[in-house]
Amino acid sequence: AGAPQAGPGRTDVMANLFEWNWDSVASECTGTLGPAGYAGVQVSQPADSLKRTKLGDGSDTVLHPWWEIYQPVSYELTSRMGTEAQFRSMVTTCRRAGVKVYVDAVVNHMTGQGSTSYGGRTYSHFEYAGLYDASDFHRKGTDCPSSTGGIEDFNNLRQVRTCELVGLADLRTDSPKVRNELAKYLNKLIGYGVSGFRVDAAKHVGQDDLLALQKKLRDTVDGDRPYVALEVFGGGPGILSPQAFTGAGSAVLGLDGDIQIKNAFKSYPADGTGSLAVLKTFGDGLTPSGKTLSFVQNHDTERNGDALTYKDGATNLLAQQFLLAYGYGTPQVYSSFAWSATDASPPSDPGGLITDTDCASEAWVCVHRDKAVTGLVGFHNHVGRAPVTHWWDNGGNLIAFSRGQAGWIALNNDKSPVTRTFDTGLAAGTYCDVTRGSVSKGKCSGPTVTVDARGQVRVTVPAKGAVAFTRADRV
Ligand code: LAG
Ligand code: CA
Repeated sequence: AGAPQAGPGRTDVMANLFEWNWDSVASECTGTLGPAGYAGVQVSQPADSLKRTKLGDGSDTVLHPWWEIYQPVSYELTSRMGTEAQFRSMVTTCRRAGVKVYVDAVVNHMTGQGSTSYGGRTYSHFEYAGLYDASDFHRKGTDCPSSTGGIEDFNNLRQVRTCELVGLADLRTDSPKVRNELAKYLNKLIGYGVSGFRVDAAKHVGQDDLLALQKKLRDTVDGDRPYVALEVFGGGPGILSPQAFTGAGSAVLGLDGDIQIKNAFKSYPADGTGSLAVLKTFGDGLTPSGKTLSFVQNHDTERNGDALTYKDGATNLLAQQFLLAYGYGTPQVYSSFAWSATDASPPSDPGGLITDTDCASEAWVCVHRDKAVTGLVGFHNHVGRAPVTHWWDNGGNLIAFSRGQAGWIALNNDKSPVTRTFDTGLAAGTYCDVTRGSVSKGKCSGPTVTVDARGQVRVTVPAKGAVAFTRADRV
């Protein structure tokens, strides 16, 4: 399915280090992502963007909100995350660590406000010197049929494709000129070693323009076609639905899936009957597994109420473990900065440049580093495509399953631990529980569990926790 793969012992797990600066991504690739078995990292929109100089109305209190980067002003790579040299060096470092780099690409629009950028450019609406002028944008009346020039009806095909998304200047992606500029930009990134893209606002570009653009892309430095994951929010009818975009890229984002994960993990009525049991057929009714970049949350859905967030603590970690263990989609682990206001800036200097990530500080939440998560990255890589078997649930918040004979997991979303005997389908032996320990030189650094000759294991599954092991974790 074109899912990312890199390095020995890795399959397809991606980390999404949203708004980490390039130097911090590079050291994370070497220090954590590579050693933990992550195959890829998604990094933030790298093109030069809006840098605001003053606050707007009274409710506007953050000068450099995280969303400045979604307002590109050129395809030069000087940004809040660093310089072009730092970007290139990050890609090289990550690739050396066995981690492929995927870039968030904004191709639907240019900035909708401001006149100055992080790269020191000045511009005005519809005029981006040396790149685009007014003739390169869809216009109200001639192209866009809405009275304001903005998308007012997200179910209206012409509005969705040719009107402005939240006031952002809408590129004429149906024109040869715009397609060539976009391809030049993306091919530059591929030339630097980038392996693929998360395409922002893909619904607003449309299938035909997306396919035409991808035809112009070169192969990656590994000789593969770039992996292209399309951002298409659910809810749109017919050709505006995520299902209708599965043929227009390598994959679509699992935006309906993260809603379902939240619903399952948050189903917690006072009578205690809340229910992970519904996840037995997770993926049914969603886009096909091989065509989906799946996740528990991303930068939009952690803010808009659709998804679990880091604020859900142990419940969030448990959901990450489920996604990695179950095997729906190409799984991605989101890791970013802490926030209280939805517009908050990432930790930055006074000029808006994002400062180095410090996972020990409360300003960042390094979900991808948690032992509960890295243990399951190894689990995911080991079990590969083995089918889900030995499913068991109590009709409520305790579930267990194996992945063929390669691995077994139990997950408990209740507030008290549960002890019982499970069928695992694995060979008799003593195994290291990878949610709390790892095997080194034949010894487990955490608790072990014992599978008997009948393949049964008696374990205590912690409150809001899991027990997991693979064939490779025998001690
Ligand atoms: C996306 N996917 O389709 C991104 O995932 C999402 O985070 C982006 O919105 C959006 N599309 C455009 O790339 C974010 C914020 C918006 C913000 C926008 C542009 O969620 O709130 O809009 O980025 O920076 C902001 C203001 C708007 C204003 C607009 C244009 O919030 O009020 O109209 O800028 O000036
Ligand atoms: Ca558009």
